[in-house]
Amino acid sequence: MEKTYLMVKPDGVQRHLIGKLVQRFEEKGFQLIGAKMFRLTREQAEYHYEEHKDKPFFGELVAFITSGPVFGMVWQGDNIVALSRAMMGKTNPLDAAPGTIRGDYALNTGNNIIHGSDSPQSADREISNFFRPEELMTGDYPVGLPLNT
Ligand code: DAT
Ligand code: MG
Repeated sequence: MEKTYLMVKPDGVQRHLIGKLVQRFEEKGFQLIGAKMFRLTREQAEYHYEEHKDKPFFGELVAFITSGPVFGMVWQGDNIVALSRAMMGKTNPLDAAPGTIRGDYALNTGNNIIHGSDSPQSADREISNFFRPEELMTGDYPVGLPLNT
């Protein structure tokens, strides 16, 4: 099953959007297999955004993503990488369509609420930067079983 790493960035946490964002992905039909609130270390942030290390905004990006707690999640589902990116909307909120997360909640490219992996390979790399294997549910865990059985 395809997995992705989604992360409510510090601005999304500060604006109390965790619940609304989780709800969107649950309602789409994806399965949450791990989640936690934490603050990125500088090392984790530099590794996470390594592809941007030579860009002029890299310092600002690392400062922003380490500025406060994030809500990191691992989700799975068919084609989840492409579908969750579509739900997030374009990186620059000026280009993000209304109805997408960034289109609905973000005003500028730096503070754009949410991160999502851009390929299954990036997802594996990002998940292992933030989660230990034992922190993730494996396979299709049972849902809706009666309690006390
Ligand atoms: P995405 O988050 O949509 O995958 P990205 O990987 O190109 O986008 O960039 C990572 C983050 O870096 C992005 O969410 C916001 C920031 N960023 C990207 N381009 C930027 C720019 N031109 N100026 C400032 N911040 C930028
Ligand atoms: Mg990216």
